[in-house]
Formats: sequence, C-alpha cells, structure tokens
Amino acid sequence: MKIGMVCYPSYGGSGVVASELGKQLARRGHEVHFITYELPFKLNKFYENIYFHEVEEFQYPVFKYNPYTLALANKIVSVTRHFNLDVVHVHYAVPHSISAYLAKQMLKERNLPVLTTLHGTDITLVGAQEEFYEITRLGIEVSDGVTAVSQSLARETRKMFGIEQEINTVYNFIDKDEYKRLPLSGLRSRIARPEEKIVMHISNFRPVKRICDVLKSFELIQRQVPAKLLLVGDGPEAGVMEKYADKLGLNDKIMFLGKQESVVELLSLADLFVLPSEKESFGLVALEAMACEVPVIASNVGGLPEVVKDGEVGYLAEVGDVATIAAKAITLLQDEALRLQMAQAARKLAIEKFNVELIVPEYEQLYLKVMKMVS
Ligand code: GMT
Repeated sequence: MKIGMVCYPSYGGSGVVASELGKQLARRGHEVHFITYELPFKLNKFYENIYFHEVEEFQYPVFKYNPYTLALANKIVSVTRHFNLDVVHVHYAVPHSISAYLAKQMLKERNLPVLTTLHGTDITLVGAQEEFYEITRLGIEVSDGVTAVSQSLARETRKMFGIEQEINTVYNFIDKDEYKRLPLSGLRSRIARPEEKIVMHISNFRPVKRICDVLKSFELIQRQVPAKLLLVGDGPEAGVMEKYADKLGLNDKIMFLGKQESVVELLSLADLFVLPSEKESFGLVALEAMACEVPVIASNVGGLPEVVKDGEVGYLAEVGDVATIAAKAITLLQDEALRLQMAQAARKLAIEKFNVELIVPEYEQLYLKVMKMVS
C-alpha cells in the first residue's frame, strides 16, 4: 500500500507511535509518506520506503496566525496526487483529521480513505476545551475509520462527544528486539552505589505528568531504601521541579538528565519506573520500561490499567496518592525476588500483548477496510 502518515514530528507519544508504525510498515514493503512540518525526530536517518514531505510555513502580513491546517490539507492533496496514495493515516485528531477531510473534498477525482488515530491529549485536553470541542467531533465523524490507543480512550471519546461511531482500539506497540534490557554497564556504578536502587521517570515534564508526585514519593522511598532518582526529559515543569528537589534537600540523590536519545540504555539501569500522571490514555513509556524488565508503579487512570497489570508487573495507585506509591515502591525495592519476578512478568506481558508483530497487522487490516469502504 501507499500510505500517507500525518503526525506531530516533535517529541511526544503520538509522533513516536506514528514514526515507529511508519518504519514497521516500510519494513513490510509498504510505501510510507510522512507529511508534516519537520522530519519526525525518530526518522533521522535513511529508511527504505519512507518519504518525507515538508509542509512549509507561509508568511503573509494579514495572517496573524499561520494557517497550518490549510497548508497541510493542500500538501496532502499534492502528495496524494503525485504518489497515488491509497490511504491517509492521521495521528492526533486536531487539526490533522480536519486537514485530511479538506484534502478529501479537494480531491474530486478520487475518494481518499482517511483513518484517524486518537492518542489521548487530543481528546482529554484539546477536544475537551470549548474552543476545540466541535471541530474535534467533526474530525472524528468525517473520518472513514477511527482508532484509539486504549479501550479507556475509546470509551471516553464516545462519552465526551455522545457518538455511537465505531472506535477501534489498537494498542501502542513495542519492538521487543529494540526495547530489551541491556547488560549491566559501567554507567550504573558511576550513577549509584551498589546498594542503591535506581528509580526512574521519563516524560515531557508537563503538569499532567505530576512530577511533584514522583519527587514526593521518592522522598518517602529514600528514607527506607538507599536509592537514586533519575529524571529523564524536559518541559515546562523542569525548572520548578529542580527547585523542589532543592527544597526537599535531595539534590545529591536526584539527577535531572534532560532530554535523552538512548532511552533503552537508561531504562536498563532502572530498578523501578514511576508514572503518576493525572491523565494517560496509554502510557507508552510504561510499556517501554516493562519491555526493558522494569516494574512500573503508575496511576490508576485512563489506559494505564490496560498496560500495567496491578500486582503482576508493578502496581497502580490513585492519582496523587503519594503514600501508596511510596509504600508499594518500598515493598518492591526491599524484596529483590519479588522485583525480579515482576520484571520478568513485565517483559512477558509487553511481548505477549503489545508486540509489534500483533499490532501492525491490525492497522494494515484497517487500511484495507477503509479503502474498501470508500471504493
Ligand atoms: O502525554 C504525552 O506524553 C504526549 C502525548 C502526545 O500527545 O503525544 O501522549 C499521548 O499519546 C501517547 C501515544 O499514544 C500515549 O502513550 C500517552 O498516554 C498520551 N498522553 C496522555 O494521554 C496524557
């Protein structure tokens, strides 16, 4: 198939999923055309069967805001015509599904099938805003097929917009050969003493991630267990959290590593991963940790219970329940046999439920379905 892939190219779960999906589809012989404003950061080398089409910025004095939605629609039209695309798959409802719909209207000579994947914040944070509610609903309704990355997100979307439309759950996925625990490296001994456990959190440091809960629970953990906290990523909360670590007097035990490329190498150092988000439609990073044999303690929200099996691969705690996060972490970090058992179970679940080999064919089937629908 010739597939148009529309996504946000910057750091963030939806762009990562789109890029990884594109790579997998290309490997399976499909031609994948990324259409976005920048080369997605996960596609920074040559991949056979992958093409990139940049939506260029157009400045004009009367445009106070650059009409990206329209420029993207136009680009989808030209790429579809030139490369004879069979289907367009947009990631993130706003504005991508609207641009694809406009492109569909402009392509009078053919019927372009559009599949929209909802990733979470497009619904729970953007679509929930009054300013974007109706346009998000329209984007969903005019798509030929819609997927959500968890059952929870599919339910929430139907409820929020009062729609009956079918929303297929297609889980995010992991490549088990890429995401696997690396052998112990010298790095660990440079970061922590042998008796110290490593607790890790990776995110884009937005308020929704509740990084203060990571710090608060770590403060309780380190009273009972010798430990280091590694914080990976960057974003609006980073500065505030650095000050908070200072206030807690934990500067020598908390490392802010900023944005990092080699997440697998870092996850391979971790004994425990903490993800106490306020909202999380799936929690791709939790899955990445699990694949690298790291038990996860996550909040009991959104799609996280579908990824983190409570009591089997880690634990769930209610949002903001720092005491429970700390208590569960201490239990796990003080019982190495239990921690290892959960680490193994985490990898097993990641492979059995979220394996790339299982999930990518689900998208292929949906492409065929929407192509058949519009033909
Ligand atoms: O919250 C993020 O880290 C970024 C956000 C995004 O918009 O890219 O991630 C969303 O999509 C990811 C990929 O499907 C999911 O794993 C995240 O759970 C989801 N984030 C939220 O729902 C808050």
